[in-house]
Amino acid sequence: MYPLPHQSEIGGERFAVAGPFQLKGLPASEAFTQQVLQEVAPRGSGLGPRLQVTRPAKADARLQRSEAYKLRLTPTQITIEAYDDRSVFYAVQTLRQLAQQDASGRVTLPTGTISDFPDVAARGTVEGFYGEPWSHQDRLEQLRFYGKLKLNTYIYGPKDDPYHTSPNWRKPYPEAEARQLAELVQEARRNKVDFVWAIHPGQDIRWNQADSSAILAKFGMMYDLGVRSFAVFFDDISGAGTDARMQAKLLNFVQQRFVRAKKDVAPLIMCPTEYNKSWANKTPGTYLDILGQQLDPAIRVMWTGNKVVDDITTEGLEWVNRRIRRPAFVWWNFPVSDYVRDHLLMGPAYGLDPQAAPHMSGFVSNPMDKAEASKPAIFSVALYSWNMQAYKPEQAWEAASRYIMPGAAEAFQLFSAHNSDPGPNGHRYRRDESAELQSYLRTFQEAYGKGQYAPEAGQRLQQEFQRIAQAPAAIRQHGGNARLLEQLAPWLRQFELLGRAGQHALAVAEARAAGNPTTTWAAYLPLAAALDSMATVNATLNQNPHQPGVKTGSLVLMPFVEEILAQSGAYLLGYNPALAGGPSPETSTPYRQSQKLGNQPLLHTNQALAYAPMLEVAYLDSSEYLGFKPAAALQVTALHYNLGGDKLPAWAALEASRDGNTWEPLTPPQPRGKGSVPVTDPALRYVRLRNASGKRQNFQLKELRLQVQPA
Ligand code: 14T
Repeated sequence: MYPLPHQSEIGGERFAVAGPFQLKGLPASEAFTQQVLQEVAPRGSGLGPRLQVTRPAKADARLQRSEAYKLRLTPTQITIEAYDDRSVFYAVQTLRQLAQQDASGRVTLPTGTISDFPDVAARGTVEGFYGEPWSHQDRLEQLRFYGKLKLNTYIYGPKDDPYHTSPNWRKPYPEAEARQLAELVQEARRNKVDFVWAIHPGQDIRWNQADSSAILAKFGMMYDLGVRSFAVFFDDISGAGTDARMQAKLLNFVQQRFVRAKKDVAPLIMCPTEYNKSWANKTPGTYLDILGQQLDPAIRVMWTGNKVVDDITTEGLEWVNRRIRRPAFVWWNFPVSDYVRDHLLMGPAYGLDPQAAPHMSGFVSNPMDKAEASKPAIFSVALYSWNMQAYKPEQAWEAASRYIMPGAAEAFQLFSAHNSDPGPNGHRYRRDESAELQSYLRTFQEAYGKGQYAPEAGQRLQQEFQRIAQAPAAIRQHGGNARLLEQLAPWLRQFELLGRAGQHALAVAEARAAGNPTTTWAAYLPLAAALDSMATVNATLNQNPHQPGVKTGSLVLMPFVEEILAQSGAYLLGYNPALAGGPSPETSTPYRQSQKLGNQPLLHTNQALAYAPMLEVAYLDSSEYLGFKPAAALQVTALHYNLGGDKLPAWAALEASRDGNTWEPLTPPQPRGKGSVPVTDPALRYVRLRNASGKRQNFQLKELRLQVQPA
C-alpha cells in the first residue's frame, strides 16, 4: 500500500468480491469516488458486498481531522469511518490497492482494519521551475497520479507562464489557455487535489490601489474558472517589490477582501523573497520577522530550507517558524533540474527529517520540467508526507520504480541509480550516485594503479556495464508510458553508449594489465568510438542555452571510463603529458572581475562564447566587469547582449581592448536592452561589459554572447 497506512491489521484470509457494491452513506455528489470504487471489482451476477460510510467514533482522536479514515473489511460488510469526503476517497484508494485479481479474473480483498490519517496537511507539488512548463496532458496525468497516492495539493506557478509573472500577470488568460486551466481544476477536484493558482507579481508591482485591484481582478477571473486556492509568490525579484511591510499589507488585503469575502476559498499561500535561511537577513526585526508579525495568521508561508536546494531538518524549520510565527509550508527544491539542465535527478529522495511533521503546514516538491520523469520523486514525497516515520528513502525509490514502470522496473531502477547526482552546481547540492558500485570500483582502481587487473571486481563491473548497455532497450520495449520514454530519450541513448564504453574500457584495462598491446588496441578503438558518440550526443541533443547537453553517470562511471581512456591513450599513442612540454594550445577564457558572477559558467561552441543565462537577478559593483578573452585562433565578429529592460542602461559600458589595458567603447547601433554590436578590428582580443557608474547595478543576465569564427 502506498503510502503506508499508520495502522493496519490485515488478516491472512481473503474473500472474493464481485460488484456492484451496495452503498450506504456515500453522498451522491461523490460520483468519482463511486466510480473508482465500482472499478475495484467487476460486476457479478447478484448484489455485491455491502459498503457503509459512517462518521468516525468520537473516541478516536486521530480520526478527527480532514482526510482521516478507518476501513474495516469483513466478508459480509465493509465500513468506512470518514471525517470528510476526502476521507472516503482515500479509504477507497486504499481499498483499490488492497484488491487483487487472480488468473481467473476473480477479485479478492483481505479481512482486517486500517486506521489512517496524513502527517502533513498539504502534500504535493509546486510547478515552480524555470523552463518549459508542463504540458496540459502532463498535468492531467499528474493530478490522477496524485489522487491515487493521496497527494492533495498542486500549486500552479511555472516561471515561464507569462500570465503568472511580470509584466503580464495583470492580464486575463487567452481563451484556449483559460479553458485548459478550467479543465485542470475539474480533474483536480475529481482527484481531491487542491488546484492552487499562484501569481508572481513582485518584479514590477507598484504598491498602489491599482495593482491591489489588479490582483483581485486576476484572482476573480481564476475563481470564475473554478480555482478555489491561491498563492502569491515574491521569490526571485529585486527592487521595490521585496518590501516585507508592503507584501504583508497586500496579502492581508487579499485575504480579507477576496478569500474571506468569497467564503469558499482556502487561506492564501505566499512565497517570501527571503525563502531560505542562507538568503535571510538574520538581524532581528527584519524581513521574516515583519512577515511573522504583520501577516494574517491564516496565511501560509513557504520555505525551501537552509539553502535554495537543501535537506529538510527540524532545526531548520524551528529557526524559521520562530520568525514567521507559524509552521512553514515547505517548498522542497527536489527533483527540480532547472539549474542543471543536462542532468536528470532520478535517485532516491533522501535528506528528509522523519520528525519534522509538527513543524510544517505543507510539503510540496518542485519537480523537473519532465513531468513523467519526476514521478519517482513525487511518489516518495507522497510516502514521506503521509507517514514520515515509516518513510525509508531506498525502499520508497524501489517501490516507485515498480509502480511507475512495472514492465521494466529493474532496468528503470538501474538507470535511475546512475542518473541521480546533479553535478557541480551553484547551489552546491549533490546526491549519491552509483552507490552500490563504489567499493568494486575502488578495489579495481587500486589494483589497476599497480598494473594489475582485479578479476572479481572486474567481473562485477563488466556485469554492471553490460546491464547498463541493455537497460535502455528493455525500458523502450517494456517500459510502456510513451511520454516518459520521450522525456528520457536523450539520456537513454547516452546511457546505452556509456554501457558499451564501460565494457570496452574494462577490456582495455584487462589487456593492458596482461601487457598485450595488440588486444589493448583492439579494445581501445571501440572505446574511443563510443566516447566520441557520447560527445556527439552531448553536442546535439538537449541544446538549451543554460546547460546544454546530456550527462549520465557523471559522478562515478564517466570519470572511471574517461580515466581508462586517458591512461591507455597515453600508453598506446606514446603521449605523455608530463613529457610533452611546451604550452598547451590556448583556450578561450572568461575575463571578469565580479563578486556575483565570478563562477558563472562560460559555454563554448563553434560559433560563440556565451555566459549561461541567469535565473536570478545579477549585479556588478562599481567598475566590476564581465567579459571574454577568446583564444588567439578565433576571430571575434560581434557581441550580443540582453540585460532585460527596454534600453541599454546608462551604466553599462560595452568595451573592447587589444591588450587588456586600454579600452575603447563598443557603441551599439541602437541603445536597446537587447541587441548586438559588431567587433570589426581583428586586433581586439578582449571584450567586456563594465559597470561605469559609481554604485552597484542590478540587471538580468539574459544574454552575453561573443560571436566568433576561426581566424
Ligand atoms: F520560490 C522559491 F522557493 C524558489 O525556490 N524559487 C526558484 C525556483 O523557481 C527554482 O526552480 C529553484 C531551483 O532553481 O530555485 C529558485 O530560483 C532560483 C534560486 C537561485 F538561487 C533561481 C536562481 C538562483 F540562483
